[in-house]
Amino acid sequence: MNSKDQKVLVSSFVKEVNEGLTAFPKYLSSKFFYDEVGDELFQQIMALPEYYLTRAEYEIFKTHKANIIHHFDAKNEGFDLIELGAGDGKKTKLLLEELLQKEHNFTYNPIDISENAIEGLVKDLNLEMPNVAVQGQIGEYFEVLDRLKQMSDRKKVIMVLGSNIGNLLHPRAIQFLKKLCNAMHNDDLLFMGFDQKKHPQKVLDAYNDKSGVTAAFNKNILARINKELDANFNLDKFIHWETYDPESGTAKSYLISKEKQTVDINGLSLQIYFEAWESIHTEISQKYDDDIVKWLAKESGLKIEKSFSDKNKDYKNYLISK
Ligand code: AVI
Repeated sequence: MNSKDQKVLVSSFVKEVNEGLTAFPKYLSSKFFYDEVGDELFQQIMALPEYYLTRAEYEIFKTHKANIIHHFDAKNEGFDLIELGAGDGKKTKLLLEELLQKEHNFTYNPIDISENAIEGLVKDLNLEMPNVAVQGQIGEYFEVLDRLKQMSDRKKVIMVLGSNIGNLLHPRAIQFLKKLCNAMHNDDLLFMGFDQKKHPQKVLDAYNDKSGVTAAFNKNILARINKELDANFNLDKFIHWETYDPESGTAKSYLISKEKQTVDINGLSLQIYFEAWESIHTEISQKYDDDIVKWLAKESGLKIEKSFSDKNKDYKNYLISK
């Protein structure tokens, strides 16, 4: 990450922690989960028996990879594959292998907010798939979208996997999709993962696993504030709490203060008061069905071309055009 990007991320952390913890009700953005510890915990989440999302998307890629990449480059004229929120790229590698095997002319451009994740992924790909032209970038989604416009004139396929869009409420998701639409030329495609509505218990379990990894992931945001802003949150005085509203399809994560307490955030010269059982809202993980995805696309000037599902119909990847 260049030092300007680093500064932007650091200053948005300072500003947003300040705003969120002095607001009522309190909130923190889930984008701040992903420091080195958070990245590692998220890797563990993706391997949890309860967290079906990653396996479902992997299954879709394994089963439909030939068809998917055929749509990416139907005219065989070459294209740039851009992945927003790439993480460790494990699922993407299935598509990259298929693209190499079928001798498509493409570049791979993973973009992630985590410097750690991008550096690891690029290094890893250079070793594992030296024939893939990779160029990693670090940044937040919205900010990075502007850079997309300045890329080559070749066809672009923009991927947002892992149901990452689900961390945005519908109005912000539409804002995001509109920006994507704006950055796209007529032939460009979006390929996006949307976790589907299902038995509410299955959703709740995915975000409240028995082994407590998701709880540690959620609480890590407090540990991060302790480390980076010289604060004294006692993580044992908070519990992780998950809710799911089957009507709206919104899963919400909270941290709840078990007692009345005061926390000092020295780096912000701030004292935060908590009532007993007061909450900090930390994340939303939206669940969808075809109608909701169609509506989001329409509101954003986009249209769904095709979708791919796993056997259980837990999860879908949609091919979307302008
Ligand atoms: C990255 N994002 C889509 C994950 C999700 O499912 O909302 C993050 C996550 N939070 C708790 N578990 C996983």
